[in-house]
Amino acid sequence: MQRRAASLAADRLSDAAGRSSADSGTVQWAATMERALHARDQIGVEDFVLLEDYRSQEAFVDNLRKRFNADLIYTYIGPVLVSVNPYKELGIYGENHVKEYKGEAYYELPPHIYAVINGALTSLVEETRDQCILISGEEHELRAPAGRICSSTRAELVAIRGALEMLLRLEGGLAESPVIVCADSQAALATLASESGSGKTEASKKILQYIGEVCSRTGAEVRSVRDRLIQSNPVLEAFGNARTVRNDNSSRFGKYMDVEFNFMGEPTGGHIRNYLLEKSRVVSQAPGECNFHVFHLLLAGASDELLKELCLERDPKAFNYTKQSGHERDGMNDADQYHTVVNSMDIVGFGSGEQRDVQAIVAAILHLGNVHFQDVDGVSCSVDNAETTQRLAKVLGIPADSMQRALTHRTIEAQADVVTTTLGVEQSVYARDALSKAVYDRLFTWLVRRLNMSLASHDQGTRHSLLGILDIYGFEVFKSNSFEQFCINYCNEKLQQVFIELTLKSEQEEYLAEGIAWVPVEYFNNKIICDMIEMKHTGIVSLLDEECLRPGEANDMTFLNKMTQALRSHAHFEFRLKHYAGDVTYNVKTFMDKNNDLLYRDLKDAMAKSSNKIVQDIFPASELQGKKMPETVSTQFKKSLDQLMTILMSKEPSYVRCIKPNDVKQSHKLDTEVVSHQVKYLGLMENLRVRRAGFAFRRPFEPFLRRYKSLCPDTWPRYDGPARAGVHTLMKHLGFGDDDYSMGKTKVFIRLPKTIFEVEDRFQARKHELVTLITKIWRGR
Ligand code: AD9
Ligand code: MG
Repeated sequence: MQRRAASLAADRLSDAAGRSSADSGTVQWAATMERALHARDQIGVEDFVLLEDYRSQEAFVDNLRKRFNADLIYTYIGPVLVSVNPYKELGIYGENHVKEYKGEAYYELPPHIYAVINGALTSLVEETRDQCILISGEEHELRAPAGRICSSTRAELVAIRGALEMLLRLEGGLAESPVIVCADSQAALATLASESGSGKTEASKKILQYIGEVCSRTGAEVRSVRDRLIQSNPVLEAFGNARTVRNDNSSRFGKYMDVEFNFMGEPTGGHIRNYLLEKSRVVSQAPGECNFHVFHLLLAGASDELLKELCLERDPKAFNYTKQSGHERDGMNDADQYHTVVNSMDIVGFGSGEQRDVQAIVAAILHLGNVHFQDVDGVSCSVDNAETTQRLAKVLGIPADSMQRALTHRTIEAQADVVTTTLGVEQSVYARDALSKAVYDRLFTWLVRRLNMSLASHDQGTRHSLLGILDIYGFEVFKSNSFEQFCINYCNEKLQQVFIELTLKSEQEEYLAEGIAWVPVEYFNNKIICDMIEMKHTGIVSLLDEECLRPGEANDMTFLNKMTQALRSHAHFEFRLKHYAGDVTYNVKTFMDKNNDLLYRDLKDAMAKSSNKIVQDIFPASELQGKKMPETVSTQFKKSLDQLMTILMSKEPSYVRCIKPNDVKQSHKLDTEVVSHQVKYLGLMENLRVRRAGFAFRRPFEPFLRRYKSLCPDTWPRYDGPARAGVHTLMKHLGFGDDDYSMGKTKVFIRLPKTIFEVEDRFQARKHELVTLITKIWRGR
């Protein structure tokens, strides 16, 4: 391993040097460990745990920069992988790389996403433990107008928590929660831009690609599962991703995918869960942004016949929902991409009828966006351009007059009475857009369900192990933050809680359980914020739902008042949450509306009449019979997050923390401010501090002794005593000082990875010696 480490280090040194000197070959094989150390100075350390000044954020970012400049985008913090988006192809994801990482212990090769997935798969197969890989990255940048960073420091958070805990003790309940309501909203409002594009989705694709490569030589059945798993991505991305200012292929939904494996580690199926699609994008997009890809792909790529059949024109400017973004798509190869998606749908198993129904729905939404209304008498209106509703009705197979009536009327059932009222122009526009959003959102959910049918494992009898991949939107802060940001940030708050619980906390708890001396590491536990959002009766979600149950009486302001009362703060128009990642000021306007997410029954009625099979499926007639109030958006979301947390908690996690190097999608550019900010809000320094405060490596006594006992004459060749005493003897013999390691109740803890590397090196040398000896004896027989 020494030779290998040396040659690897030399390779990397020559990679770094190769950019200025063409002659890298000579350096390669003359490498020594001194060279490796020299390389370390140039290209940084592979594990932040090895940083001498591990408390300094500057040193952390500097290490990232050294590596980034040498095209080394991956670095570990113990088992956590930090990844910086290179914004260019690096040539490190080929079949040869997959082969190199397959089956290797993660510290034997340079940090890589393949090492993470290989480690997870090994644990999955050998220990039959379910795994999950959590990919995250922050998506915000807090800059106050005057350049002041408007965020809370950890010390502030800790102080707030302390004060709150005192209050709680005094008041005896959670009535006083840490909602900080801005009296002066303008002063607290930062001008913010959402930051995305840190490489989360690319990382999840690399994981699937790795799974695909390692099983490429197995049977036809496995290959077919692999193809379906991989091809589900282009379909999901066409419908769930869009071009934004920050990312040409930004995911506008959260995704959790379980891949099922048999006992041999071959994929046998999969299952996808989707979270909160940003459906408002269907009807409007921010300047410089586009609608979901699929609208543009269909217009650019469909044949003339298909367009005619769907009554569509090729020009995106002809449609209200795409015309805003029509000219923003330079460099997007929409027509080619359309064929890729159709091909993926074929491979995943969508029939031609199904594909045609999906296309008809996409076309119908485009037509719907073009429906205009004309005022009749102030309280009622009519459709202005009847030919558009006719086209819409034709592609969906719904009578045109039903469609027109549904868009301009509203029927309310109150007890035994059924009352129909007319809608004014504004209300009809609202109803029209609500329908577009609902149809698209339900179509997306249908697609996920359909993909899941294709991915379902046929091999139900045998035990499967699962590997989950979570690729979810990061923390979001905009100039104006609404219900969507509230849900997204709530989700991140929960994930942060999982991160805290599974890594930081379990780390400390393990030391305690093992009876190891531990200097407690302070960290901000964000449970208090999660509680405040989800507490029964007094949590924000409950308060919001309560108001949504009082139609006519309640509105956004009554919701805010209620929250203010319950949370005893001084409200104006906004409330501000001190999230783990910084302050966010939310404007309550439209909260109730978005939480209710009402779709008038007249529209559901009209949809249920459609001859399109998918529309029939997503607008079932049974929905109209149910009198029960449907669950609100926040309650549904809370439930699905609870499920997700349960799933994640039951698995062994691996973390990939993604960082965006700059705001301009450029390669070779690492902006210190942008990166430092993410390092801070991803909690990486905290993570490193905990890792270094404790021990980087731990192993139960038995396997540790089994592996290394040949290094000590007192334990080799036979040792019959207790394993703990054996390990102790071994460590003493190897010359490790008391500070280097600690003996727990069942495990040995080694402070620095460097130490275990040295033991491993000695073991490899010893093994080589023994193998040579045995070969000699064997030959001599
Ligand atoms: V968002 O939150 O969904 O808006 P992501 O998912 O974090 O965002 P994404 O993976 O889509 O970002 O990456 C953005 C772009 O960066 C990609 O389209 C690639 O062009 C580029 N990228 C990201 N990771 C890599 C990589 N490992 N190698 C090369 C990369 N390019
Ligand atoms: Mg993404």
